Amino acid sequence: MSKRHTTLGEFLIGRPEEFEYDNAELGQLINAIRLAGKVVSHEIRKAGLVDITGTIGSTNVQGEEQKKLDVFANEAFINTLTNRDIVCGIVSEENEEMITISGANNRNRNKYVVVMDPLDGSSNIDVNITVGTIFGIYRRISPVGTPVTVEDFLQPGNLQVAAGYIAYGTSTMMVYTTGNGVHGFTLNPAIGTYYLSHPNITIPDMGNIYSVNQGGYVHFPEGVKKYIKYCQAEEDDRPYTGRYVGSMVADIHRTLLLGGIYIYPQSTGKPEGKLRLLYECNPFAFLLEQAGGRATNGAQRIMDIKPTDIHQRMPFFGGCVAMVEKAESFLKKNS
Ligand code: P6P
Repeated sequence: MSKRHTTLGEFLIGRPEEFEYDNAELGQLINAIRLAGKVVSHEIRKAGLVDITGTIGSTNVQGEEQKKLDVFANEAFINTLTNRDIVCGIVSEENEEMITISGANNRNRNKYVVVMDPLDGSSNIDVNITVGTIFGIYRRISPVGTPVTVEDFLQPGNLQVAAGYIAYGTSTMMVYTTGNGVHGFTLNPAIGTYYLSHPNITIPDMGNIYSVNQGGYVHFPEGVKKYIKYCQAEEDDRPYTGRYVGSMVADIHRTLLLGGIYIYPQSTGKPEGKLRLLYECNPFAFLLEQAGGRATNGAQRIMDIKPTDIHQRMPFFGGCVAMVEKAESFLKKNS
């Protein structure tokens, strides 16, 4: 008789201590994300068979061409979170303004807000490369019973009550933390159940993979250029291996499991970098730190940064502590 794996539902119920604030609501919220993830996963698995790949001729707030699955995923998560009546507001990469959810009887009684990138890495959809959903969850700071405010979303990442991602890759995996370790669940699409496949994910102390888009090399700060040359040098434990998918969910998932460093630095064309602080940098910073890693903007801990705008961008250095600190030392020496 093969060992029966724990399901996500059982895992959530079985760990009331994780949800210091309110097990029922936060557990329901993670369950709602789980459900929406299944819906999006099913649609993605059809891409190419049905006419849902390609663009719809519109662009999102980032000025990026919107793909049909971008819009589908955004609507799936917004509708699921709204119908479950758990959150009072959402910030999505696909929406310029925050989304206000007034809840049952327009009473604004819900306690949480969600920040999300509903389908990160979507430029990879048409070439069948892993894409993913990224989310972060905060307790609102505005009074319960009043409409959500933008300040509810401009909280530093160290106030996240939960964060995670869903990777739509060779399998669909949901990886999340509530501040009590990082846990990975793999979806069995035949029965629509997520099973605990990666309990207590811990990043290796050291890795040999560096992940950066070297196409931007000439535009990088001197310290980043020097660190890349350090990774390529034939000495000590190097050269490292270069891996870059161009889908942050895939690159960070690999980094969590195998170790390494993922870098999206500032550059002459992107002085704040490209990645968004609220719904890319902070959720991954929470996960990396919970797994024993480190995430900074090259100088400051990502989760200590107070956001000033819901679509603010931020340079990102994340991975094994030793590798991130090494990169930071090159930045400091060459600043
Ligand atoms: P570039 C996807 O658009 C994304 O936000 C991340 O998922 C990914 O790591 C990065 O941008 C890729 O950006 O400039 O290397 O193509």
